[in-house]
Amino acid sequence: MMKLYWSPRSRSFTALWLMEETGVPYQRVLTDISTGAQRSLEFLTVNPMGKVPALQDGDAAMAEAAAICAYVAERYPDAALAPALGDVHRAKYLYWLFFAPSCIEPAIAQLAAKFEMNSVAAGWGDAKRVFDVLEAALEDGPWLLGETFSAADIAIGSSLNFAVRQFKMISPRPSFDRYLDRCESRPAFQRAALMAAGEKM
Ligand SMILES: N[C@@H](CCC(=O)N[C@@H](CS)C(=O)NCC(=O)O)C(=O)O
Repeated sequence: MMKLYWSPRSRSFTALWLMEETGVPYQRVLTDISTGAQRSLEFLTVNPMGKVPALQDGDAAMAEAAAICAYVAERYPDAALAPALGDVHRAKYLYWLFFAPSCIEPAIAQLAAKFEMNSVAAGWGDAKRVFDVLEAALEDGPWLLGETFSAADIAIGSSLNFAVRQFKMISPRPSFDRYLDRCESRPAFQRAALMAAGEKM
């Protein structure tokens, strides 16, 4: 059984939502970052970065929320969270999976720290461009790949929920609201949100 190392009120939400979507039993290992548990020697062997979420699957250990999404989606194909190799949707699936850590994360950091960078040199351009591109992609829906929900929606939906609804770092936009409402209506999202809030541990 996979072990998910997680902490309440953290980016662990992405991995909790993912595991709940699979429907496969998994073990949650509370690694409360408010107590410094992420710096224990035991946890550092799982993720030397000392950050949650992290995942242990037998002898394999890994971290990084988007990478966990990719790994688990491929490990449990019956959950249908990733287009199969050769499927035309696979290109967009990988694009959005990487867009979350590569573009949304630095855009959020830029907004929080209020720093300016040359947008030609910055890999994410700038925060406005990131959220404008995402807004256009979410216009049609219901999901990033059209009718098919995928692990890319878990990576993007979690980041967007964090930026728009939890921390109100960017103004709501109609397509963001419709998309986040759809994410929130999923039972797996709701179970993960309860756990991430520390209400069901
Ligand atoms: N790039 C990582 C970021 C994970 C991350 O920053 N986790 C924070 C909580 S939201 C953490 O574990 N902080 C504890 C620490 O740095 O000591 C990912 O996407 O999974």
